[in-house]
Amino acid sequence: MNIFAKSLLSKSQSGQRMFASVVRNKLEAKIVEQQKVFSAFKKEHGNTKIGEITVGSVCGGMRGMAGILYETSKLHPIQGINYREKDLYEIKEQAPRAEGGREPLPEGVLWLLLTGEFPNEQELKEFQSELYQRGHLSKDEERLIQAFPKDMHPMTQFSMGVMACQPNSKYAKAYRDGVHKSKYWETTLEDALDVCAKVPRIAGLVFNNSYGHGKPMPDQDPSLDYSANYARYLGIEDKNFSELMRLYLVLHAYIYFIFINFISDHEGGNVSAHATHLVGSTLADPYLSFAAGMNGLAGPLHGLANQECLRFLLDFQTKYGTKWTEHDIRDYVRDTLASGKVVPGYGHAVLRQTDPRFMCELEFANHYIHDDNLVNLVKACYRVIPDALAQTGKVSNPWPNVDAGSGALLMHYGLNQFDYYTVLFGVSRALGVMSAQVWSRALGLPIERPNSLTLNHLMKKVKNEL
Ligand code: HAX
Repeated sequence: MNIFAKSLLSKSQSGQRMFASVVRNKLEAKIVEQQKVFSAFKKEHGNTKIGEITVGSVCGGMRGMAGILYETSKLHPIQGINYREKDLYEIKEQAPRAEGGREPLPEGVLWLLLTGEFPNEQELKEFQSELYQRGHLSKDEERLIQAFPKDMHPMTQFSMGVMACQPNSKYAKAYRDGVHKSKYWETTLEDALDVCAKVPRIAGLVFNNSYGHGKPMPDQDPSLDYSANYARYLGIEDKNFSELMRLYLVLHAYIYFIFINFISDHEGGNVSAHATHLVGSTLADPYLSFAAGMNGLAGPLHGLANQECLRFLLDFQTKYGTKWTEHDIRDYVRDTLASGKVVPGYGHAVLRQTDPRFMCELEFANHYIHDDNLVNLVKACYRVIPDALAQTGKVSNPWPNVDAGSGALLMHYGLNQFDYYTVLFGVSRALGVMSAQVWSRALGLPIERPNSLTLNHLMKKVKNEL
């Protein structure tokens, strides 16, 4: 165990806080400042209109409706995902990396999501040790997860695994003990960091339970970073796979950091982020909220798109073999469209150009992967499919999204358990939604309670009869 882990542990043994979180002090001053800004803003602009709700918004799943204050993320139609006003290219360039590595460290990005800044070298080291300490599960928790039926869907196991750790919630205990509401954020931060630290282990146990064929689960290794430990739990020791995990966990956290931002779509509005936020608004603890988000992520219209994409590519290979041409791709896309299906991995509800997350994946593939037929197919699709989709005349964005490439990269390293892919997504998502929850508590956001209408009611409203 390294020196920082020891110092954190000794603090707990001497009866102080469980963990002397290094990020807490950074956050406190920012939170106090932001609470003032928020309070003044609400007072001044509480009645200012910022948009219109149409019948289409009400009937169409609230699309485009600004209705959530979500502190940590923003999706721009052109730039793509920004985390704390930094786009992905800036993040890739500025984020701390592992020694000898090229990809951003998720720990550094979690710090950025929480504080709006990257940690310095010392802060990062301490934060990594802190996460290592927080990442342990008790023997009972591990046994419970390993006792789940092996054929239970990995996402069900993952959500239940998070719930198995919920009795540790420091926020729930503080709430029961009557903590003042101005202090809710402190134990929410504790739980949020615990959840982020534990999810790779929970996800690793799920993987081991489902696909490990009785192999022992490796322990956490303090000499490895967050992603390399996770890669180890998945049984893939290739160092480049750890790099892929670093990139993957950063790309799917999905959060954009802009203070005081009214956002409606892919930031706080996507189902897993919104479900976490909604449940959290009841003052449910972060474990309960995060598990709710994961249940949403498990839905076919949300977290399963990358599997659909991979299936699309593999079905193509089944049909055309490995000696395909770009002409074959064109035919295959034409047949897909003619059969009334969408081309998975292409298009986006908000973005209007190639998803920068896809570009990061492509750049990873160009650097690390050579001569992989499936990866070459992803690249060829990028050359062919946008044109084919644009020719339909109706697709708003014919360019690839994040899901177009990720499955092929995972397959390259031997991670071919499709049902597990959403769990990887879930681990990454924890970084985004948990940091957002800290800010929601810090700003004292209220319980969410929109109005619902019956169709009859709505019909009367449009005729001004109500
Ligand atoms: N293939 C074929 N048709 C497509 C298409 C695609 N990839 N993308 C859009 N279209 C079609 C739509 O189905 C729609 O057709 P109809 O008018 O006949 O209904 C028309 O083009 C206009 O749709 P749009 O405005 O371009 O797109 P939407 O905002 O309605 O939908 C989707 C955005 C991402 C759902 C859509 O592009 C799609 O289905 N893509 C394929 C599935 C996919 O890759 N999903 C993962 C998205 C990444 C993500 O957000 N992950 O969380």
